[in-house]
Amino acid sequence: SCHSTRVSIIGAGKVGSTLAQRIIEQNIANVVLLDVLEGVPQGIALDLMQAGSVEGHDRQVTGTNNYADTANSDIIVITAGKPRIPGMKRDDLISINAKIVVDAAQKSLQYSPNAVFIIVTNPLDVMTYIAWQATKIEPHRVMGMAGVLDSSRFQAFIGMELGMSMANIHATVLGSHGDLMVPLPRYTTVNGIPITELIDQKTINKIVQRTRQGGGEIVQLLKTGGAYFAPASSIRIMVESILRQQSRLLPTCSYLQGEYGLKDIFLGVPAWLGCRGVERILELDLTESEHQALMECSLSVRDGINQALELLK
Ligand code: LAC
Repeated sequence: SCHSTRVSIIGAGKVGSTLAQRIIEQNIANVVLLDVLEGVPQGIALDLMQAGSVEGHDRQVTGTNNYADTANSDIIVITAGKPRIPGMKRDDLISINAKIVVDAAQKSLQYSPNAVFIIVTNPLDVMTYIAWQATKIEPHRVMGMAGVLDSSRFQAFIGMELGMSMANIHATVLGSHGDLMVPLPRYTTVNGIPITELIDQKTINKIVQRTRQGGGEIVQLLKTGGAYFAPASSIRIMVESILRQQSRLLPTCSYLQGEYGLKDIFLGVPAWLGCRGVERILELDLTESEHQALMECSLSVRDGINQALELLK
């Protein structure tokens, strides 16, 4: 039978449903939206289908509680799990989300043995590792979304500071998704011009700090959960790069096998995304202090992985 590209999204919360909307309305793929809550993914899918007649696209979105309906997906996006509420760190979610992510990854793989997996559930770098462990597939087929989101925040704050178009601002943020993340002003430009030429150091430091806490700032405001518009946009661009084989260079939580002096860990680094998943990792030259900051991320992620693996025993 005819097969069109299919993205299955596990978890029909705000991130999952906003992502479904972006993918179908931008004509990227058909979507299967799965959740354990009965009726919720079905209701969201029906609502999105009705919007489709007005938006004028022909993509399908299906809501389901049954993994069999996700069969033959090209990409599986796992957003299932609990978000933070004010006062929580992302690591506080390990015990709640580890089992949910393992279960979602294993059941999805059963029906889509060739899929590429994008993990979104927090704590991101830890959940990406355990999803990979749970599936035992080639590590290039598993990645986490965080770097694009963290970079989007850096870009937005730079644009707000300069009072200029954000479309020309390109930021690079490495490391883990959390307070230890490593924004790299040296590799952040406005149409090729490093921001260090445009903004004074003190202001850059302030922007870097706000970027590190970008997710938390929104949790504080919303009170009942986290951000979802920018996370959905960030996943969308990764999905698009993979399905359309664009090989975009995007900061991606990727499996390291010696790059940056790190092994057997998933951490945010620039990577080219194409149909095989993470096609290649770019190893940037880092200064001593940038490298040190990346090492601190890796120690904290390693700690989280060990906690998660202990819980899953
Ligand atoms: C954030 C959450 C989703 O950074 O981690 O907004």
